[in-house]
Amino acid sequence: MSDIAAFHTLLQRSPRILAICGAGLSASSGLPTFRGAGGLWRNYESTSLATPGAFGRDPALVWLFYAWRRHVCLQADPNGGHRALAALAKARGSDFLCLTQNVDNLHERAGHPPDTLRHLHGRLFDLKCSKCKKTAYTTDDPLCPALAPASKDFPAGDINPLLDPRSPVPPIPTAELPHCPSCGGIQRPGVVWFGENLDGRMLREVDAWIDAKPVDIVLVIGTSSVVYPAAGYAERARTRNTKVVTVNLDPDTEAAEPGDLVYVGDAAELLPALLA
Ligand code: BJW
Ligand code: ZN
Repeated sequence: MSDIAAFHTLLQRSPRILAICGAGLSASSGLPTFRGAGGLWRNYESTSLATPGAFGRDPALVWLFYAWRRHVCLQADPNGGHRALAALAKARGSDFLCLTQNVDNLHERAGHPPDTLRHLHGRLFDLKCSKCKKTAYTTDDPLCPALAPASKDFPAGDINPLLDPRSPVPPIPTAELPHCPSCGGIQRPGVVWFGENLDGRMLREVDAWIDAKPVDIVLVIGTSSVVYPAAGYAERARTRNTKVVTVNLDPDTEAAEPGDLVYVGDAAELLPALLA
């Protein structure tokens, strides 16, 4: 592992910083990651539910998965990693940009200024109409009566039947799922699923920020770096004169490349030490 003092020296002589965050940043707040041990919901791979095909086939199942994640997120608190990034954002202003793949709202709740934060994969608390595409923000929990099983809490040690693959999925008629108040179309979570385009305007703004002045450091935090275009930002940085700094619990993470500074551990603990 690299020396923390080496990062402090680098930080002092680095005016512009880009951060790319993934699920590992929110892991110690209690939000599951996608791949590896935490990536199963019931017996489904989380990534297999994050597709337009899964929603088309079984919107009730996909809604239960997202309604449960909304509930878990609302119970969770931002951690030291979110707070350290928010403090860096306040200190550096427009010379810092944080691209998060996380759809949770823990950056915002840690006080991260919105102008230096971009949610690449959308936001868990946005509802998007599948028909007219209108988007609405709500933290209602439960989101609607039919999704209430996803918002139940159980005493420690008790199994939540929604999470137990042996329990049947509660049957929910499509008509009882969230619907658009404007056109009546079915609403879906306002997130970006596999095969869907990220917001083009946001990507152009990010490119303009990167191209405006040299970026000195790219911080790659708690991500497996397997999903594009997010993973491409560090790859591009390595071809330029930018130092890539990886923070990950996994010492063998594929997110790190030779030449990077690599910090192995919990982002919630490492980021406050690195960004102090
Ligand atoms: C800790 C820790 C702790 C744990 N502390 N660390 C170019 C090449 C190849 C393929 C493509 C390409 N361009 C596009 C594609 C297709 C596709 C893609 O990338 N596929 C790859 C998987 C091969 N990309 C897309 O489809 C994107 N759309 C697009 O590009 O449109 C144009 C296009 C389409 C088709 C073809 C070509 C072009 C859209 C991607 C949308 C991803 N959506 C999801 C779901 C979002 C909604 C939701 O949250 O439910 O985003 S999938 C999921 O993966 C989620 C995450 O944001 C994303 C990344 O995962 P992340 O955050 O890295 O989590 P994990 O679990 O993978 O890793 C956690 C890490 O943390 C691990 O490393 C741990 O070790 C670590 N960790 N605890 C520090 N405490
Ligand atoms: Zn609509």
